[in-house]
Amino acid sequence: MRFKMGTAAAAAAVLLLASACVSESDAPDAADDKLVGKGTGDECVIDSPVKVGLVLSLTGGAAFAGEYQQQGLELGFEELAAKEGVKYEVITEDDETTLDVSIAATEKLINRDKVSVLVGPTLSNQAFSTFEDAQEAGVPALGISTTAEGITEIGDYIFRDSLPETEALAASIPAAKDALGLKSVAILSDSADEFTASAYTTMIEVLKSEGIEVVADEKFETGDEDFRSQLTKVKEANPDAVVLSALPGATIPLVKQARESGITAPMIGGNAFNSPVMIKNLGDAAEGLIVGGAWSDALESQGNAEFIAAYTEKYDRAPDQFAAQAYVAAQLIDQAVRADCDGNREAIKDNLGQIMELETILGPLSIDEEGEVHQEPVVQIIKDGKFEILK
Ligand code: 1QQ
Repeated sequence: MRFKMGTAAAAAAVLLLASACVSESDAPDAADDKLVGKGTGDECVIDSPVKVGLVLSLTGGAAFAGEYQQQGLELGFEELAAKEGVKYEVITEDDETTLDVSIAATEKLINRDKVSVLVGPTLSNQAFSTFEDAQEAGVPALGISTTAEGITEIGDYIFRDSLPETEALAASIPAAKDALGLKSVAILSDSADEFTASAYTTMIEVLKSEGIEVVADEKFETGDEDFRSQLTKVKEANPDAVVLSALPGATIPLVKQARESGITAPMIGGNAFNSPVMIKNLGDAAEGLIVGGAWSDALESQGNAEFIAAYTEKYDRAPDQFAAQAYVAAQLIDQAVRADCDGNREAIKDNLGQIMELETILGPLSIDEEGEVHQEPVVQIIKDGKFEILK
């Protein structure tokens, strides 16, 4: 359940603000008349640029996703700039994949830059704190890769276009079971990260409901480099497949060491596997890996071919899922702003929760009033160094 402020609570909050002598510009959501325009939808014209704050991991452990996200957002907002009526001012902060920097960047965007909406951070690990701050300040925040359970429950200002890991695993594990005839698995999971720990819980639930036996269940922590003792136990258990919940920093040495130690079982990965970085770093060791996610270059969704072409032309590399979800964030924000032709925080918050079956490159996508995304998951397998849809 999300907390919705009742009239009495709202009135009390107004009084509290007044008594604390907060000037209008310092108030959590000082509405700006210049952000209210005329017309709606494609006809909407707003005089002032709408400020969008991005908090992305452009360096550090999650830069593998953050760099693609920055480019996806850049392309998305560039295309919007060619449209008449609404201009966006995008302010980007690198959170360096650390919690402290992520919190400071979010606070700067909220209080100093006074952005109308936040996009990011890249990791759920950071979002559980920064989204609390956004919620408290009354600033809508849109997660583009924050897939852990509980993200949108933080509050009514929190949204995501990142397919939750509960949905991705509920698609990938049964698909892997069908494709591989799975009866048993070993789980290897990073217990020190919010996303990987949350995904672990989901894995246990889905494996149970699929009647797949867990014959080994080994843990490690972000930053670990040697996984040989866990892998020895996995090898002894001789599972039909290995289910892995880890970010690339651990996954790359872990999968390499697994293959070196003679574990040939296929692997099923979490959201971090939706990255060409895995294929690049793992080479043959990535072959056969199965992962559920939000996007594929093979999706025949509206605009996908054009997106892939424009991205590849501009950045000289193919986009990935993280770029695709980031690109869609620009479209969602534009949709939310134009709905009431209002670029203020409150209007964006109201309208982000009303996205119904919007045609996007991720397929038809909805965001409900709880802030949760609804779209079809895609299950892919790495074959011959490329992702392809698992049939
Ligand atoms: C999360 C994730 C990561 C894999 C994003 C890069 O899904 O932190 O929620």
